[in-house]
Amino acid sequence: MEIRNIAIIAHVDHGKTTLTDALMRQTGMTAEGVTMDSNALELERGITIYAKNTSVYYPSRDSGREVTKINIVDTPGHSDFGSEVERVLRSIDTVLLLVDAQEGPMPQTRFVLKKSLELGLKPIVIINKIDKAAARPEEVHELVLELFLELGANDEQLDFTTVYAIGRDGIAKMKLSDESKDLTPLLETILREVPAASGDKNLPARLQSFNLAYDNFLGRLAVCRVYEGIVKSGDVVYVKKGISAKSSAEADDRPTQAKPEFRGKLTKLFSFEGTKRVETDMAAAGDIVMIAGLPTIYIGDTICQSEDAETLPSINIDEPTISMNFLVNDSPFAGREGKFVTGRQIRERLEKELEINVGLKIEWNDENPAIQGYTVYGRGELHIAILLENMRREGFELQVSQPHVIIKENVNGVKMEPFEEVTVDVSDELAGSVISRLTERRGILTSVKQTHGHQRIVIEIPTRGLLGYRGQFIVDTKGNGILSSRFIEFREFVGEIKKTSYGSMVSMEKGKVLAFALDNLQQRGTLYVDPGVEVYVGQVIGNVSKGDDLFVNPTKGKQLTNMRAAGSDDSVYLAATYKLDIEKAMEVMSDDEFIEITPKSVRLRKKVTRK
Ligand SMILES: Nc1nc2c(ncn2[C@@H]2O[C@H](COP(=O)(O)OP(=O)(O)OP(=O)(O)O)[C@@H](O)[C@H]2O)c(=O)[nH]1
Ligand SMILES: [Mg+2]
Repeated sequence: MEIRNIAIIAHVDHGKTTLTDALMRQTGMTAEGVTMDSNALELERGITIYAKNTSVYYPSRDSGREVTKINIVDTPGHSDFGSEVERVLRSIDTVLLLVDAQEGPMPQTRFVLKKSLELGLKPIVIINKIDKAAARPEEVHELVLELFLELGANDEQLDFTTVYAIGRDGIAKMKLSDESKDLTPLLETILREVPAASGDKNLPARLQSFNLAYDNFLGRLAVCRVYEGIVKSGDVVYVKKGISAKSSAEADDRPTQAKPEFRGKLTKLFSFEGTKRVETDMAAAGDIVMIAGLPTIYIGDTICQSEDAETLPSINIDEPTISMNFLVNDSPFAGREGKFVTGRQIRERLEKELEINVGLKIEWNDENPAIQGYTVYGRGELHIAILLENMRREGFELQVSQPHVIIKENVNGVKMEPFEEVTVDVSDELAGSVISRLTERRGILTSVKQTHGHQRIVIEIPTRGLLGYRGQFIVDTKGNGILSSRFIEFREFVGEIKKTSYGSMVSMEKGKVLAFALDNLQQRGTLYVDPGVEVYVGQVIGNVSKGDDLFVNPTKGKQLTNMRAAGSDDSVYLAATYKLDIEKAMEVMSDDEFIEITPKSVRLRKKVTRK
């Protein structure tokens, strides 16, 4: 059977998963309502976090034509999960680049397209969501072409095929004026344009892993592309290390004949069908297969039948840009709500995470007792927040410090810091204030364009300046703006960044929060806690819009104040509290604070909880 290997790439929310789901549905692999976003956090947030494989068969067996297997990787669009995309691209033959017919190319569109073009892939472009009222598919097609040119696409890449789609309704067409009732035009384009996966089946098998997973019974699993030969379950294989370093700067991608790292037996092989994995006995060159039995396999490793086979070119991953310290919780409420609370338990959990979370790095600080806890490096706030969210759902309790950007020195000893490109879509009247906020934070305006009744502002800004800005942005635009960012490069450190500083409202009493007290406090700022919850001394219960920290007593009851004006009634009207979750807490916290994270609560507190 012929095989096609593709990945679907795009900016966040441009419809990758919806289209993948529709492809599975049309080919009869899944029933109505089944989605690739199967992880609990993905379902909750409506975004993809992990790159995932599926396979569909087309045309159907009863069509009389030869059936082709199409292996598809659905990738996440959020820039924090860019490493999920990078490692996939090496292992497929063509990308479907999705672009929203209204929004047009966005920051992550550029990132994933750039990576694809660099690898020599020839994309198929899908202008998606053409049903949207403000869709402008022809214009967006032009913009995509410009982006290809700007990124230095070669002639062959520039000659891309464009498909127009309404992924949600499972419809694709080659021309906007075409009638179409399903995705057949897209499936036919894939068969026609994507090269059939090749590889010499007679050579000793050589595979490379590009994605990892974990199974409680089988242990670590690796998703691999088979480049040569045939592997069977039960085969004894050698594993050669691909990436010695976890960053592209340190990685060396030249093939070597290095000695195998270890030998192991493939206990099971799986192929994909819809959202399921199905056990199989063998996989041949060109195919994508999931393997079990190699406990220390990692991304980019070469798996080979012959002991002296060459390694495949390694897979490079961009470096982390921010860090946070993970510590044992020592708040006055420590140990009340968590099941796993000790330093050893947290460390073991993080060690497990490192096995499969490629963009992540950790320093245990064993030799550095002055640093409290473990330093966890990630690709962005969301990347680390998702890890923390998973941990808390598993029963962990811990506290974490404020996110810091990674500052490093270049070869000449010059201090360097990460920079991001921020793209903002806002209405005309808000553009000015957004620009001034971002330039205050050392952003440099690179362009402002009028698009479909909005201003599209592009600014390059140190990651440091962007930290903590998203919350502000939502307030400034009343939730009506779109902001996305992506890491561009390390640049020279720009010096101090002044941010509008909020003070924290800090409880100086322990006890139950009373509505009466909050009624008074809400005049001073925004509250994080509801009446009835217990707080401790040093807990941050809200913020004050102006100035310094404010020490307050949220437990103060009415009986202590008898000076109420005659005629005032007793009911208390409280504004909605700003409920902290991990990401919101990261946005609002300051350097002298910790976030306390337990299965039940997310609290913000001063590092020193007693004055
Ligand atoms: N109008 C319209 N909306 C669509 C279409 N396809 C998807 N959507 C909506 O777009 C939103 C995002 O869709 P997803 O498929 O989750 O997007 P994604 O690209 O997988 O997002 P990430 O994986 O998080 O990057 C959802 O609310 C979909 O219902 C479409 O063809 N038309
Ligand atoms: Mg998705």
